[in-house]
Amino acid sequence: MATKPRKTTSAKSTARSTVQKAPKPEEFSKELELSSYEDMLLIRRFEEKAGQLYGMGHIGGFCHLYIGQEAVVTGMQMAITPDDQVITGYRDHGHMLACGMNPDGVMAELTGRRNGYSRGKGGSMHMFSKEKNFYGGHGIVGGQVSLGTGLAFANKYRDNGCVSLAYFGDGASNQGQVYESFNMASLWDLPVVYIIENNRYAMGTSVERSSALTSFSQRGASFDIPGMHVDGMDVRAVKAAGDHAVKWAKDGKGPFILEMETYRYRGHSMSDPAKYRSKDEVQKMRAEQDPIEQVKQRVLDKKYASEEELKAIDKKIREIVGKSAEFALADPLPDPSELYTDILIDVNEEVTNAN
Ligand SMILES: Cc1ncc(C[n+]2csc(CCOP(=O)(O)OP(=O)(O)O)c2C)c(N)n1
Ligand SMILES: [Mg+2]
Repeated sequence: MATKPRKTTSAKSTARSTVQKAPKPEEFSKELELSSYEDMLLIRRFEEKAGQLYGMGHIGGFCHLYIGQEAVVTGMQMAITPDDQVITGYRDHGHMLACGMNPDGVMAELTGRRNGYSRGKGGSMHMFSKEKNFYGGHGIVGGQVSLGTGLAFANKYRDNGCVSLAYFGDGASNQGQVYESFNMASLWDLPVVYIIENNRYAMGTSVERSSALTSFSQRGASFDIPGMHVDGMDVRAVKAAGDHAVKWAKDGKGPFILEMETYRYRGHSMSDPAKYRSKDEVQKMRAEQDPIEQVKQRVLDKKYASEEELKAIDKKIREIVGKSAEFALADPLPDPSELYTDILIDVNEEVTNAN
């Protein structure tokens, strides 16, 4: 692979690393408003159900809910094609659903059942779907950034025109491997979009307490990677920025950073009472910026659907989610013999399949 000519080190070198202004979001058509409403609602209701099942003891281990951040993954998904890849951390159920993974299989995995995506052996943080190009599901903070960069390297090597989306948090943005990945991605012009989901907290630590530079869109400056600051609570703004960044990467211009300003309503995980922030702060975000309420309000204002029609969508989504919980709870636990499977792979077979 040819690398681009290196720029000079003088202060006058023309870096492309400036923060770009987010494009003005276009109005959504009726179809897009309604489909984004439905997609975000599926994530919200699914996560609410997962929270309930956790409380009832049906889900063990860690469980990080995505409630509040739905517009990010929903808008980005609109900007890619099914051949493009998605990879994220442990707050991942929303990403799976957005990629089109089956809610039954995701819920079965959360509850550790046999028909879960990882046959009940992975749980909340470790699910994958080759078919849907979803590459996990990673518990090591920032680990997915290097892997997502590797996916982009493979795309470039195979010259297949695909882009990989690597999602990570504000906390992960301070990890060393993130910057090693940035350097390689820029050096080789890899087609990757780094999406920083800035939900203002890393566990109990606010960005102000943890980050020397809280403007995450500028984090690519040392590596000549442009960035953009985006309203991650507005699905239209996310899609517009996503379209721009994905085109940038697919046009061969290299990586792009999107800082999505968003918010998580629940605690970091199910065991977090969230004492590091006030109830008023959460309430204010819910009341003023909720991504689903924003779409709902526009749909009603533009008369794209009535209250009754929106209620019918909610009912349909609740049924899908209810069915996924029934499916999961009726599904048997993995057979004990599964303890000895999926531990080692036949490398030769994998290499042959990949070719
Ligand atoms: C390498 C590593 N260090 C620390 C942890 C513990 N840990 C899990 S989540 C987390 C916070 C990450 O926050 P952020 O990247 O902002 O993502 P968010 O949870 O807000 O989505 C930490 C420190 C870990 N899993 N991996
Ligand atoms: Mg965070």
